[in-house]
Amino acid sequence: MSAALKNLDAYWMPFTANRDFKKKPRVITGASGHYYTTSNGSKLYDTFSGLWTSGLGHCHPKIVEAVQKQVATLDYCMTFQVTNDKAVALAERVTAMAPEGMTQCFFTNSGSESVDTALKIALGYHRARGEGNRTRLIGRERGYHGVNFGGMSVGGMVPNRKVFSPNLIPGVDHIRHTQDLEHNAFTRGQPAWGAHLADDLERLCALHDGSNIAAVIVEPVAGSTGVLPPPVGYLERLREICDKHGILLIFDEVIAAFGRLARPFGAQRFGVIPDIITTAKWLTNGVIPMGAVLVRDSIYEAFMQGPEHMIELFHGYTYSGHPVAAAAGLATMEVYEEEGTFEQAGALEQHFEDLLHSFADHKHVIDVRNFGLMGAIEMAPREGAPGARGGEAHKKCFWDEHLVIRNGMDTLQFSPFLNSKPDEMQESFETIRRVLDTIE
Ligand code: PXG
Ligand code: PLP
Repeated sequence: MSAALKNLDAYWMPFTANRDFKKKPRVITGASGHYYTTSNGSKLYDTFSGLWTSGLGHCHPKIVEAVQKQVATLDYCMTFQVTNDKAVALAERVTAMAPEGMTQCFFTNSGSESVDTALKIALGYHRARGEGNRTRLIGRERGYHGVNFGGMSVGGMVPNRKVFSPNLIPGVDHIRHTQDLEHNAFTRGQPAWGAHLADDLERLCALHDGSNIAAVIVEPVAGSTGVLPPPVGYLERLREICDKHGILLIFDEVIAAFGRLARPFGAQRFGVIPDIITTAKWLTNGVIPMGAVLVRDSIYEAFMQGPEHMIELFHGYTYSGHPVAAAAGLATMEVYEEEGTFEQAGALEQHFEDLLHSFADHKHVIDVRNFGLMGAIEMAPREGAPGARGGEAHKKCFWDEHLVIRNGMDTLQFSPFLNSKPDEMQESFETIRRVLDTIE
């Protein structure tokens, strides 16, 4: 290991067991295509496309070139009161791919910021229309909407909320999540059971009166919680209830957008169109942090009132529409189109599904779930040590098998490259099977 990597003491790692990690760090120093290089010089296959970020593979030459060129041309300029050409072009490009009527694009730097931005836009929209009483926000159990206060509050990941519970924003309720092993274990794609769970929203409308609810936010396919595809008819039902009560529907597509479901947006795959879509991650293929919030024109129009010299939305980040990030985003969109990436992704779905479901008979496995190129294998927790089995699988893959896999507790999650080679995908699952066979 190089001298610079000897001392990790100052580095507080995000979402990581720091003490355990620092005993034997797993450090990556390079990447190319579908492989990482570690500080020991090993080459590892990446089964997670970064962290749901890098669907085109790492260091794509077109994106690298665009970033190099941009950073030497315009490194930064403010986007409050002036802007840059790349942000303008990316807003146009992304809205052109979006569902009809979603004509507005607001830039952020991450998924968490996209979510908090979307919630603020929803609240501001109702107020601008004279319905300032609509303040209540509805999330879903097991939802992940990032780690900022808004997203954490509408989110439903218990460990992420626990310590901050008294400080979560007020006026938030949650509908139930859709996983039920008794009814939908080992489903391929969308479960047939569970559309009725959307009626939880109708109950909340009855309880609070729908006229007090501003917005509902869900991931069309829940990702972080271990991939929960929506039951057949579920998203349609949510849309119906929102329409009935004048509630905005927000799809958090930080994971579901840009080809993961073989379409530019998950909304298009399901044929259910929300009012606001949040994105990040794949927007720049993970190369530079960036997020975007896509908004229906009618929402934007509602803000466009009052004196023309006045700011309509008091919100924005120093790096909203950063030119280097936007250049990376533009190059990413160009590659998606030139290489037919979303079609490639669609063509891989069946192979991926078959590989995942071949684990159904494994002694540790209690569920397998998939939709698009999102997949999960859930293992039973080891008696008295939840998370240990998943953690061991991850480490064994990394150290002994030259494979990076992602585990959330005992659930292994998969986010293969949109342009994966079928035989490499197969090999990676054969390796994982060998690893699961050897762990207790
Ligand atoms: N919304 C959704 C739906 C996400 O998946 C965020 C918001 C927050 O984005 P940022 O860029 O602020 O992290 C996410 C992030 C996992 C995993 O293992 C998933 C995410 C982050 C970290 C791990 O599934 N998603
Ligand atoms: N904190 C301070 C003191 C600031 O001046 C700013 C931005 O100017 C922020 C936080 C917010 O930073 P950002 O715009 O990068 O989110």
